[in-house]
Amino acid sequence: VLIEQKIRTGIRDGGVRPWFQPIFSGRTEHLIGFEALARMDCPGVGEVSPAEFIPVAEQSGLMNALGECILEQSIQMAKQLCEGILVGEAFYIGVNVSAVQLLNNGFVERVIELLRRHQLDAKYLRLEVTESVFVGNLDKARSVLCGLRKAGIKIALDDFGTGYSSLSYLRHLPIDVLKIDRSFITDLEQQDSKAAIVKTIVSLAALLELDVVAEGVESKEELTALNAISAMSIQGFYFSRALPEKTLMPLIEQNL
Ligand code: G
Ligand code: G
Ligand code: MN
Ligand code: NA
Repeated sequence: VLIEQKIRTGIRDGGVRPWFQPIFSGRTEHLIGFEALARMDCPGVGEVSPAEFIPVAEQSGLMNALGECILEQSIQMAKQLCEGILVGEAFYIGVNVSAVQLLNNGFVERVIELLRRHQLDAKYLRLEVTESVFVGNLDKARSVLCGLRKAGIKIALDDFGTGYSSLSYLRHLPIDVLKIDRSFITDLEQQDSKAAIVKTIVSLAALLELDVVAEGVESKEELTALNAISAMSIQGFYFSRALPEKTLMPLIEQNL
């Protein structure tokens, strides 16, 4: 109940906001985008982890409001970053969307309205969904994703490889990007089975013309092993954790 109250106030007064984790191109090490990750600052308690407050938001019916609050702030940030400086056509901000949010009536229209209100070109936005969205909701999920894609927004399948029937979803849904779950990345240079799985995902993505992001890259060795497999995008503590808004500009100026 305490956390629920904090979410409610945080959505109103700015206590809930996105931090941004940089994403780099693996071989050139250029900055190519960010993933927005929700953070909540609780006076007297400090930062509460989304692992703690997102489930509470889902259970208390606050997930739509929370998700929209993060989405709008991320769109505002993308607007500043993509227009303030010439970051290049391919630059993007990825935003997580939970199942409740995606399947809520009018979601596509609200995203389009936010883009319009902030005058952001849809190509700068990627929405990240997990397979859990599709379970039992395949038709609805498909029509929502098609609506987003039609508006020019790219869709990333998050935590890829951890679900039950990933492969059939790839055939039936408009997916643009696979984010390889970090369980396959950790120590892949020492574990042939992990490297084999990553290679397979990368070949599949190439055949289906999907982009690949490796998540949770924490070491130079992992990065080297991934670069040896293929050119792909890299996200993880090796390069950077999620960062607060005010630090992004200097980072961009250094890394383009
Ligand atoms: O940011 P980590 O650093 O701790 O995030 C923990 C979990 O919370 C991850 O699974 C992440 O996808 C999820 N998460 C973070 N921010 C958001 C958000 O804005 N919306 C949704 N739906 N999930 C988020
Ligand atoms: O579930 P999703 O992939 O959206 O969430 C990303 C989560 O992964 C966030 O909690 C983020 O803080 C975390 N993360 C990002 N990079 C790394 C990493 O290199 N190592 C670990 N352990 N977690 C990471
Ligand atoms: Mn994600
Ligand atoms: Na993930």
